[in-house]
Order: sequence, then C-alpha cells, then structure tokens
Amino acid sequence: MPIKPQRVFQEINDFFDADTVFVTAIGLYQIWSGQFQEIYKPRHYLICGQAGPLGWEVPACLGAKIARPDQTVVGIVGDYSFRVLMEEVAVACQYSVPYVLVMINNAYMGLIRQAETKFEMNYGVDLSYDESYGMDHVKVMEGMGAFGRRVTRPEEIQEALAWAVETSERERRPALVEVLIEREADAAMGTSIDEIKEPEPVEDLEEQPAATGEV
Ligand SMILES: Cc1ncc(C[n+]2csc(CCOP(=O)(O)OP(=O)(O)O)c2C)c(N)n1
Ligand SMILES: [Mg+2]
Repeated sequence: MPIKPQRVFQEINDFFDADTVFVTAIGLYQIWSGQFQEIYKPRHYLICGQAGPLGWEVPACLGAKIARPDQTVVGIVGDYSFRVLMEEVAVACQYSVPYVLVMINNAYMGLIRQAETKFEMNYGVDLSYDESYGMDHVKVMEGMGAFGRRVTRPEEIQEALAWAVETSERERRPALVEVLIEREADAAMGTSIDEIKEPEPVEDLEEQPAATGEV
C-alpha cells in the first residue's frame, strides 16, 4: 500500500485467460500495460498506435465486444483518459454491450507529470480528489446505468475483476474496477533502448554495463 502499478498488471495476468481481448490508448497506464501485460494471441491487444488519442479505449471496447461477442473485452484506462470519452459508456448501456474497464488511478495526468519532472515542474497535471471535490468514477459509471467498484488494497483486485466480468456479462453493461495506485509511480522509458531509466532499483537485475550509445 499504496498499490504499485506492477502489482495491478500481475493480478491482471493471473486473472484473465489467453482469449481475453485487451484495449488501451495513451498514458503511463498504457506504457505499463505494454511492458507488463502478457498477451498470447494476435489481434488480442488493440492499441490506438502512435497518434495517442486519449480516451480511445472506451469506445474501442464497444467495437471489440461487438466483433468478439463471446470473448471478454477489457479496456485498460487511466483516470484522465476515462474522462475524455466516458460518455461512450452510456452508449454501451443503451445497446447492451458488456465489457470491463480496469482504471489505473494515480490521480494525475501521469505521463505529463513524469515528463515535467525533467523541468522540475508539477503543474496543471493534478487530478486529486477527496470527499468534497474531484470525480467519483464509480458514481459516474452508476449514473450512466453501468457498474463500478473501487479497490485500494492489492488483495481485493482478483475478487473485483471476477465481480466485473460476472456483473457485466449478466447485466449486459460495462463494469469498472478502479484501482488506486501509488500517485507518483514513474514508468521506465526512454527514446531508445539504451536510454531506458528505471525509476526504482531493480533487485533481481545484475549491474548493467554503461551504455555506449553505439547501435
Ligand atoms: C486527446 C488527447 N489530449 C491530450 C493528450 C496528451 N496526453 C497524453 S497522456 C495524457 C495524460 C493521461 O493521463 P491518464 O489517463 O490519467 O494516464 P496516466 O498517464 O496518469 O497513467 C495526456 C493529457 C492526448 N494524447 N490526447
Ligand atoms: Mg492518471
């Protein structure tokens, strides 16, 4: 506690089978998804590509489920990406299209926050909330006729995923599992493979030779 993003994806890998179709768009949540998620079959990992249209996964889940009605469709969303096209959940309710959303909620536009650290800034990226302000994503889902559950403890994740799959299929509507994660977790990334920075020590990784920059 707070939950590390790695833990969420470990639970996702453990829970969903090889026939699950995953959809994701753009943000730290999507970079972690690309790094940590196990995908077994072609055309089972649907991404929006380099354009990075935030929020794309919410309507894309609709299309994926209509194309593959017998398979579980899971959208991996950020707290902000969800808000960009969340009204599409109401469309899924209207046309009885069930899917699961797993929200990686860091209460930040995390990708932008991480980029700002280079300039020692933390400006205009905060999405924090408490009882008196901010967005309650579970209530937003319920307000559109869908379902949601918030998870703050790692041991609750599996049960919440099972609840979301079962509820969404039974009720023919989307269900959200919102996981509150460590707010300022960074993703290991770089513009080329020898520039990747690990934000935290990697215990089981041997000391790597210094990058030479040669290709
Ligand atoms: C339509 C659109 N607006 C803005 C952006 C720029 N952008 C990329 S990621 C991001 C923040 C994403 O925040 P969140 O969904 O919470 O994901 P996190 O990085 O926190 O995991 C923004 C604003 C974009 N890619 N597309
Ligand atoms: Mg976020």
